[in-house]
Amino acid sequence: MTFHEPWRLRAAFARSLSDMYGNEVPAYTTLLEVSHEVNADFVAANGADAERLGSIGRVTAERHGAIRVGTPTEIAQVARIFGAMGMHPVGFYDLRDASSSAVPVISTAFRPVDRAELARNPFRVFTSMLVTGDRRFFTADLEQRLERFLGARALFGPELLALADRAEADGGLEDDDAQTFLRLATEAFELSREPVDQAWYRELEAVSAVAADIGGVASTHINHLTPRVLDIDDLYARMQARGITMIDAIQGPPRWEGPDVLLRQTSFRALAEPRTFRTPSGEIVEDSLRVRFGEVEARGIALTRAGRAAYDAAVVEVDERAVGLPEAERQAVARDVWQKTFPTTESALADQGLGYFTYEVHDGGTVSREPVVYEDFLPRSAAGIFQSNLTDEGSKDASQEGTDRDADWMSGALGRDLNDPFDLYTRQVEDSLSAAARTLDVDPQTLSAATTTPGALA
Ligand code: OOG
Ligand code: NI
Repeated sequence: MTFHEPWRLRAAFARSLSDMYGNEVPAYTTLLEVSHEVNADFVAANGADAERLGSIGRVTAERHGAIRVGTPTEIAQVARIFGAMGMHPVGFYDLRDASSSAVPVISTAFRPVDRAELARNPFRVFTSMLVTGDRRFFTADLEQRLERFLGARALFGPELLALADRAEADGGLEDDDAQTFLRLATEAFELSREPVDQAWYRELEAVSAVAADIGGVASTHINHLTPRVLDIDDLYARMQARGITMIDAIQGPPRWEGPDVLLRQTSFRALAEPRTFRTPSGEIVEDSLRVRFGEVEARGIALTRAGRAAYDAAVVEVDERAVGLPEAERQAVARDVWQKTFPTTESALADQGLGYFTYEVHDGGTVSREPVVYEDFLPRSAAGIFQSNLTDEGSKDASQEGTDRDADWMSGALGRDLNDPFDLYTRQVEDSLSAAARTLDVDPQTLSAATTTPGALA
């Protein structure tokens, strides 16, 4: 009998979710096809350089998913299921303020945290939960009814949760249990065919389409799955050429001549999918909902706290200077701001302490610095992705106080430590430095001072 360690469960789950989503959302299959074409062409054109931020094997298999749940109880269960697959909560995102539309959620991402685990399979899931007590969105009366509805549903069955706990405790599952676990976990994220309570769904939708998607139905579903591409501008153009409507912009940094940092993302618009509804008089009617879409991303170099502060300031400056401009001109403004903010070479990014780089020893005792890939998300881009797929802005009463939520609160809800992304990247760099120093039998300090040529095998 094979024993399935967490990373095997994670890799198998990513595949099974992708197969399921491809069956349910055919446009996702098109997105995968086009992503493969873009990546193959990029590797053919750029050779070894194309794999600087990840082997083509990893990039081709790489996905992130997004799910949305309603309560602390539900997100704690999600944490157990992903914990079984070696995916741990990283980062806290508050999308309530990052968006002008009504997006009443806070989020974290479940992902592998160790370098070796990321290399085995980097699957990650952006997970959002409703803040039902936030008066900018929900009245006390609606909050109560929402809580009652959410409290009465069970997104994950006892067998799935028990297998998850066992996998986490034992460091994996035997073959039969692994297959059952994977089947139940995949089913939990399928779109339910149960009729939707029309009045309830529409009432929530008037407040927030996201709230309706989460709390208007008795189950959850995978909301999108995102492949990774090496050239997102090329992908965007090719999808449009195939007649697929894309959202207006690529979120995140602009295309420019310097190193890619953080994350660039775009998506095709949520498609109208047929759903059945139960009307207030009990009649079952056919209608449609636009809740699932397809997203794609290009990953760049992880930024240090200083680099991230520069990024955040650049985003604000672009916003201010590009008010009212069409997308092409906004891109030109963004490039201009980028040229002032970031150096055009990886070595300068490293020397100025803006990006994370590990220390790698090569044959002959030379050392190079290699970029660390950004493994996380961006609140502003996430809000942009949410927002461009909403059918309706919803309503937000800005005169009300928001409910305080932060990383500590999220950690408490999860019943687990919440990892800080900056700490994880810093640890990765420090580990590489001490390993390199050990190999060469030198002092880590001298090594970090002497190594100034990222990528170069000097
Ligand atoms: C999540 C949107 C955010 C990303 O990649 O930034 C996201 C959602 O739509 O539930 O997935
Ligand atoms: Ni996403």
